Order: sequence, then C-alpha cells, then structure tokens
Amino acid sequence: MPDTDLLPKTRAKPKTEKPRLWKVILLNDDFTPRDFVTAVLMRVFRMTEGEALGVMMTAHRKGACVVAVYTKEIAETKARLGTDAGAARGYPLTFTTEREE
Ligand code: NFA
Repeated sequence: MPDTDLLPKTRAKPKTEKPRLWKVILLNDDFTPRDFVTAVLMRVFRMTEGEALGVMMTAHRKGACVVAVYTKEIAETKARLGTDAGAARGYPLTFTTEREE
C-alpha cells in the first residue's frame, strides 16, 4: 500500500497571536457624585442603569472596579473620555487601564 500516509505528523504552530486585552478600571474618590459616575458609565461604556449602578457601587465600596475589557486603543480612549467628562465638571473621577494577563 504505497503512499497512503499523506497526513502531516506535526501540528503547525498557529500563525496568529491572541489579541491582548486591556481592562478599564474605575477608581473611587470622595467627591464625584454617584449619579454622575453612573451617567458616565452608561454613556461611555454603553451600560444599562442597573449595570452602571453595580459597577459604581463596587468601586465606591472596594476602591476600584473593572468596568470592561477592550483592545488597547479602545480601552485607552474610553478611559480618557470618562476621566475627561469628570474633569470638565471639576471632579477627580479617574479611569485607568491595565493589561490583562
Ligand atoms: N465615592 C463617591 C461618592 O460617595 C462616588 C463614586 C463612586 C466616585 C465610584 C467614583 C467612583 N460620592
């Protein structure tokens, strides 16, 4: 039975890397009103009011809360939009980004 062994004996290394994801993290502060934080989460991160309230209260109680994960540029853009929205009203509201493992 010649030449029946046509399958490769080794598995090709995948050519694509998994895209790295970046977390957007909401930091608590003592000054930004709760309803303002909730409104920013709804507008910038497209959350429902219930989702936004949950994230806001988790940051309020624990000091910080992961809002969502995105590719690097989208995470950085949304973090900046949220932080700038607070700054425009004189609030210290801060969103940071952190690379996922
Ligand atoms: N800690 C703020 C307050 O009591 C609310 C807040 C929550 C601010 C989450 C920033 C992030 N007004």
